[in-house]
Amino acid sequence: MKMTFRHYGPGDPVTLQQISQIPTVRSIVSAVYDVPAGGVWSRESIARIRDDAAAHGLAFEVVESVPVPEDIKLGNEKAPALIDNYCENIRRLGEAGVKCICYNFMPVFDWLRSELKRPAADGSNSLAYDEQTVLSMDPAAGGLSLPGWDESYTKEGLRALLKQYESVTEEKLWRNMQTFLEAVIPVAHGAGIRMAIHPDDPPWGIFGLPRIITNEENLARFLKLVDMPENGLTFCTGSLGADPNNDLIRMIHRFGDRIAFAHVRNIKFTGEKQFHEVAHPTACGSLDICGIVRALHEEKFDGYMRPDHGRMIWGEEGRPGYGLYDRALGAMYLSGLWEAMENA
Ligand code: DNO
Repeated sequence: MKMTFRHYGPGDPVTLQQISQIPTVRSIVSAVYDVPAGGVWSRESIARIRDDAAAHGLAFEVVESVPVPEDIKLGNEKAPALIDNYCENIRRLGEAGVKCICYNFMPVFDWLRSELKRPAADGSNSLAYDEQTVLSMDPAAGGLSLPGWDESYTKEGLRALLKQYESVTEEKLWRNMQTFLEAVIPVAHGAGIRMAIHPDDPPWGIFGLPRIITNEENLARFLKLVDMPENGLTFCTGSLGADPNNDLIRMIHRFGDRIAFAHVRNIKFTGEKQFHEVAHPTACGSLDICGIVRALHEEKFDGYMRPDHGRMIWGEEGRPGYGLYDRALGAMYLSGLWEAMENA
């Protein structure tokens, strides 16, 4: 297991120096942030991330994300050229020493939350999800401000995009996924990179848009589309775990050798399709984090792991879910569990 930590580049209030001070973290997880989805990343930009990390004693082995443009998910006439660009990014990242690329295939919206700062009794705050609140928002009417949200959409642009998805059923999305994987996975194989799809968060369809990376059956189907080790998973416990029907430990044992990247975090359910994010330890939430780490250890997981969203604690202000302190505590907790298991 290789412990990593996400960094959002030069604009991130969390610095590389701070990350380098967290024990056990050996690589950052980052991306080129100034090229729109679909573009090719310059070799210079990629090398800059690697060199800045190296100057702090950190590797740059994981990218999150190379975003998949909507035209690829829609499978329209622009898709083939964009898939070529995607492959070029994989080759360039491989040349720069990257070993794992996290991406998702969620139409339009990335991860969704209804609240960015739900206060807790101890004075901390965290992200929360309440399906009723989310469904009461009209994305096409504007005013939606969500953590994974691409702020560059105009109201008209978004409306037009949602319209294009009206004809995209789940089966069509599966077909477009297959076309993408058949092109990309052999390139990843040649580049020494494992592709790691991120599950949909939350793992069910929303606003009438299809979502397919959601549960055990669909993950099994996904892995068979191109049955190669480079076609791997990001096992995100908070995303998959938001559906209590997902048996995370069983899934780890079933898909063990295909898990390239683990995002480990805890959530607490407060009702149906209602939860908020909590500190990483098992006792703080509804997921058995210790059991999850044990299952990964039993599977001899040798991929990358990162603490996932943290709460805002100790007065920290910053990017929702991605402050320094609580994620650093998470890294320590996860590394501690791992060390104990290694030495048991
Ligand atoms: C949220 C993240 C996601 C993830 C993308 C991967 O915190 O886990 O935004 O990076 O879905 O493409």
